[in-house]
Amino acid sequence: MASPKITLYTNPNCPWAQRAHITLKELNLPYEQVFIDIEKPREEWYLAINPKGQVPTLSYNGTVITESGIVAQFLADAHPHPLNETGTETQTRAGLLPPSNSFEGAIQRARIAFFVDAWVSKVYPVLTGVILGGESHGASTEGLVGVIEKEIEPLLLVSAASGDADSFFGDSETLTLAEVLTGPFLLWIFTLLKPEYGALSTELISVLRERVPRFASWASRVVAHDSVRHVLDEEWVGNNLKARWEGAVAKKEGESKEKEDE
Ligand SMILES: N[C@@H](CCC(=O)N[C@@H](CS)C(=O)NCC(=O)O)C(=O)O
Repeated sequence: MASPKITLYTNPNCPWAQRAHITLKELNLPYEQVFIDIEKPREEWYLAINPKGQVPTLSYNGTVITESGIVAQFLADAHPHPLNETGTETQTRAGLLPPSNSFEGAIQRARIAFFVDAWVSKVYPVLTGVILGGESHGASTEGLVGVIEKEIEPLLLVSAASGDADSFFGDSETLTLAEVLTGPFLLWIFTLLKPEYGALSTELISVLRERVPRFASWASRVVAHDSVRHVLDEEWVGNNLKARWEGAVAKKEGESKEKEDE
């Protein structure tokens, strides 16, 4: 198959856009990038391509696809793992999913969709709440570990089926869409708990290992994977999110002092 012509309209520090960058790297697809400044009003030519004005937007041989989850799913479906002669998945070359018209592919899609939905609807709001709400280390550790324990750890049971400590979601030998779609936010967690940023407790990692060992081990593998790690500008993420968290902490302290003075 000739290489498709791919253009990604992106802002490389946007976690949603990073989902597309991770996908393209893992599938080894060459692409052009067009930087979109999201701090400024979007220009007419971009709104003509994506009326919402958001990033990422993918142009694939001229067909435009928006919304990061849909972009990643489309690329994974267009470039699946090949099947071998017995009709089962071979993981000999990069791919994020088995073909969708195989039972294996269909069931993996369903499980991944459930997993990613749990991450985005349950864990992501807690994570952004910690940063934008200026949560204390004690509260954020409890909040994050609690939601991961309830919503995510049980779903990683499937990954542990073969007892292979190196596997990705659903016992995959290689990265799957589950890692692509959660990876940018795992990078946030592993960056923010570093002492130089300090928006999360440095103790978080040991609490995760103790209370959610499958998640702790899986997440460490995901953030260390080349295709995921390459999107991280650690200083940018660390300093930017730290500044937001510190701003929220200062606001909260100001509010409680005002109450005391009343
Ligand atoms: N649901 C969208 C969210 C994308 C998104 O929120 N992108 C942000 C940057 S991180 C953006 O484009 N913000 C500019 C705006 O909304 O005007 C997706 O998954 O693609």
